[in-house]
Amino acid sequence: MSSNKKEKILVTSALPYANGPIHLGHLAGAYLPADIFVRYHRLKKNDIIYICGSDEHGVPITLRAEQEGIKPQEVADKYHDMNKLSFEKAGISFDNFSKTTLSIHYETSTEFFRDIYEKDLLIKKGETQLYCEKDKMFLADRFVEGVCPKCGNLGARGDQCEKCGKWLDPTTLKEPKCKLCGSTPVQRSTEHWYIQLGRFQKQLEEWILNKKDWKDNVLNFCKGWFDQGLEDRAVTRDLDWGIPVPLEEAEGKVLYVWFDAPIGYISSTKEWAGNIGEPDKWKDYWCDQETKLYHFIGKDNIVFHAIFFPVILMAKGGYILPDNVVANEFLNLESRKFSTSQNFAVWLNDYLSEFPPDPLRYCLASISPETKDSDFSWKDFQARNNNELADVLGNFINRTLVFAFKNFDGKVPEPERLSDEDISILTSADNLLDDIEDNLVKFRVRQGIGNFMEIARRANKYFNDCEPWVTLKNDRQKCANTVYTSLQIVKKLALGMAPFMPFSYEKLVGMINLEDEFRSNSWDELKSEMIPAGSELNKPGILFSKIEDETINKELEKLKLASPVDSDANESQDQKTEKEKLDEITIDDFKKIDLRIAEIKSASPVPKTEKLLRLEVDDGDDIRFIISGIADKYTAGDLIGKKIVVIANLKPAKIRGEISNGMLLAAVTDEDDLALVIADKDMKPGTRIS
Ligand code: B3M
Ligand code: ZN
Repeated sequence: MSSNKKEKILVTSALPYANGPIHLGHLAGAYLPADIFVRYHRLKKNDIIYICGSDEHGVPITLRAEQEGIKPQEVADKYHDMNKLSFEKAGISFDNFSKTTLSIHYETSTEFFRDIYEKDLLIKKGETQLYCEKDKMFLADRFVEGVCPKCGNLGARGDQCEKCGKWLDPTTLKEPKCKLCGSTPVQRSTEHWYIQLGRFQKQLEEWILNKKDWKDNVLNFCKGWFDQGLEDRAVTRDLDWGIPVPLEEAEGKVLYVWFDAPIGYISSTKEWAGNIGEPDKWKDYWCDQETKLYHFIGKDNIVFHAIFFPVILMAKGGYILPDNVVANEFLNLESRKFSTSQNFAVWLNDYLSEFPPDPLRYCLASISPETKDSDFSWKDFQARNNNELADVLGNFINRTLVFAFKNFDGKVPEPERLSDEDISILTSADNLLDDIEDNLVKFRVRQGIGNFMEIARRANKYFNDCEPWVTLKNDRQKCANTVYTSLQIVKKLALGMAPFMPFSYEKLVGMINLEDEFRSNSWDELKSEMIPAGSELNKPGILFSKIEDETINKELEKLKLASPVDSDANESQDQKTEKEKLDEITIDDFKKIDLRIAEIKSASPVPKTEKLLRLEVDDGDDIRFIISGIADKYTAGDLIGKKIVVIANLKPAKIRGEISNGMLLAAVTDEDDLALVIADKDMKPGTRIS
């Protein structure tokens, strides 16, 4: 696996919007895989820098400012600081974490716009845009929501449909509504500058078609866009938060956030170069064809990194294009989508206040959503921590070190004529280290971490099979050989652990007293050099502690998922026909119930049940799943698109193993006839019933 040529690599992770904390879904998609990749290349002694920063412009920031009643810059500062700290604590080892409100970024973005404008690659067009007469503003991007013209998704935002991924122009939305006041906007004319993506389509296609190693998800997305033909895209907006368009006639307009944000990768690199006292060094990366540029992103950002930003770079000229756009799929949480508005998320800063970072890194790497969406669950996290990190990896390391301390004075024993078993376990560890390399360079973190744990599994078995506690008494040299071999494996485990679990790696390297060696030597050297006999070890400590059920239950409680009532016994618990007189309630009692309109987006039968359907409904804020016993009355075809009434704040319940998050209202007769409650006029999902 060793090649001597040092590679020059520039890695970026999507600049997170500074409009809220990072959650585990973000971490698993764009940051952790990149960090693992970068840490591996650092050990290979390649020339690599890892660049990121906060995206502080765009409607997400203004909307949050509106909600919190503070200025956009205050929002940006607050979440920038918060996220920067969380990343640090999680071991995400950026070489620079910048922000897009710095002057260096304003200058860089402005220069890009001017140059491209001067090359006549931007055209001015007068067009109508959506305008809210109540709020007296143009409704750019996420200021407007409506029905996606492509897939019919109801909550599509003005810039992009989250469901089908279509990159939208707000004017193409059906039934648009102002995000601030809910009113229907009018069309009003304005002028904007457009980049003619179509002029670059051929060049893009030729470039992308050569990318044999790109993931299918990215290639397929791109092909889809090419088939449709690339259209002109506005790179300016009528907003008062953003980088002013550097043209006199564009007074009051700002750059489109997706124009300036990716340029943020460049300005962050410039900031890094300035910080290390070599202000021109950024060019060594961005302007040298030898550099390999990798963008790690979530799948919703593909078009911007594989098409829009490359076009900006091509238009500007003199810059490299990405070698790969590593787009990950989404992570779900307890089988549901992360939802910021419903606070259904595990926020990274909250996690880090309760648990150490490495078990999370281990778990997220093991379920990395590389080729399809995957699911984080607290129970799975606990199981991986307890059964794999503590019982396999931690156990092998601990028993080896403790044994060496007890029986060999805390020193590496002298080996003599290693047995076939000894040699074969060493070889197998080396082969697995090679597999880790092979997987990591191909961005397969999930397989890489599997290879790593396999080393520990085999090592544990080897230790058991050798029974050093027996040979200690009857064949001291054999015992010494086993301990010698096990200690070499511990070193190999430290090496394999380094990219994935940097904090435990540091501790472990301390225990085997190899800090200096690990600091200066490369992966290849560390892999092949044995710890010499006679080397002193340091006192072993515990690397991974078990996590109790109680702790996990607390986390589930936070998500309102703790011990949900399991209604296995009664399939139709949500349609009970209780006609006996109920106690009187006050209006305040009634107000506690969040009744609202929701639209059914899909319906599928719950396996092994007769009556249950799993309904996916849009409640105005988010998509939620409701399990309902109506399969004998309605088919999916009857239901999709229906606007029903749901109780949105009902404690989630478990029905036949499925979490039902809410309940729909229906009239049910004693004869088991059933009718769904619907409003007598078409109402927007999320409309409260009072
Ligand atoms: N801030 C979008 C996002 O967080 C955006 C990424 C910018 S990368 C240049 O989904
Ligand atoms: Zn409005």
